[in-house]
Amino acid sequence: MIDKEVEKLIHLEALRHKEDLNLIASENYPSKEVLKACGSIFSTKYAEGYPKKRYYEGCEMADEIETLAINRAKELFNCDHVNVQPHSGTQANMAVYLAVLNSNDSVLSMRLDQGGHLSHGSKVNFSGKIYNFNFYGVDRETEMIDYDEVEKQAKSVNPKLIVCGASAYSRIIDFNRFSKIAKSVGALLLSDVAHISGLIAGKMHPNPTPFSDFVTTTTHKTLRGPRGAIIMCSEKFKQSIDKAVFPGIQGGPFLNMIAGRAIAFKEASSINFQKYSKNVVSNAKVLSEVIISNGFRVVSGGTDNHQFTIDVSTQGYTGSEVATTLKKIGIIVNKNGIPYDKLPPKITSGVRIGTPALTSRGMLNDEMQLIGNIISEAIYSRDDNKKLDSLKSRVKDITEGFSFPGYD
Ligand code: DSN
Repeated sequence: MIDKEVEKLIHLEALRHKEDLNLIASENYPSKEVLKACGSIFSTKYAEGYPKKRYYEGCEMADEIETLAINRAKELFNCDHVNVQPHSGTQANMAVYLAVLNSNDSVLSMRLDQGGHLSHGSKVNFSGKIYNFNFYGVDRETEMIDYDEVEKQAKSVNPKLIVCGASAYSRIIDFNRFSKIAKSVGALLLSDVAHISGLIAGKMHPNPTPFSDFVTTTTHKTLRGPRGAIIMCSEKFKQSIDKAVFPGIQGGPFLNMIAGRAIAFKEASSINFQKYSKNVVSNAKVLSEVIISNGFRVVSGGTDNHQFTIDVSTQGYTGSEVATTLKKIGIIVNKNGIPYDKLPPKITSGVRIGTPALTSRGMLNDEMQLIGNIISEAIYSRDDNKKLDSLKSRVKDITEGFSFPGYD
């Protein structure tokens, strides 16, 4: 590379990933093929519109690559129509809202501080400013979605749209029940499966498409593709969704990312990806069990998917302190609120842990056993620098044996 400054930063970022244990639940390592497509010549092309209906000339290959991505996604998730153009998960949700809501319409979604997402109606997000969001949460005791409560809320607020799906929820989501609740009040259902779409593709979580009017997902989390998102819907909403994405909220699609998405969809339909998804869930289970056996409380008592949240408040710590401590020894997590958290989002009582990235590096249950014990010991000895140094070298011993696709 001629630009040494950028080259150095790319190298250091790759090194950081190699030497750290990345347990951020929303991150992953796409394949080399996906990375190559994202940096390909398709990044130069303007192709506003949709295949065969473009506003630019020279879109023959663009049409083919977008059609390929659409068809692969349709097959993978078994749905009628897919829009593969959204630049992000928030934009995918924005397009759904634009397609079916008017400003001030009533929507019911999961509370952000109990596992929801900013774009599900947070007051600081466009969604909370434009639409009238009401919220459901989790049961205080079980810390799982209380579907009877959702139903009660739906009857009381009479929403035009119900949003299910979460950023920090470790249990199986019952899409069928959500669909019945939505139908009972005449609402549409949007399932935002950004976190779990890879597990759905890998057959480790039920598929929401038969039960939902709209399904949105980012493509870079458990699905292990490039950054960006897609929207799935039935034939009935095809036109309004496509119009909402372009020209509604976006201009030209990022065809390089769409090419990367096409590859990721093919990869995610393989038997190997099913094995990967199984390992992601099994790794999360083992990791949470080790941490629980070391005296910690995990929200809802465990996990059915790729992530879980440790409540560190029972030991008198905050999420922010623990995230900083773990960073010192090369374990990367994010502080995260727990349901009914008394602490603000910048401090929190929890840390969220996810296994998609480490599983992509090839780590299995044996590594999770080691990592669970290292995490626990680090939290207990957060003021003991000597101990933290020795834990850091144990982290290094683990990372040395495992690479990832973008590391050369
Ligand atoms: N902020 C992402 C996450 O970490 O879950 C979701 O957009």
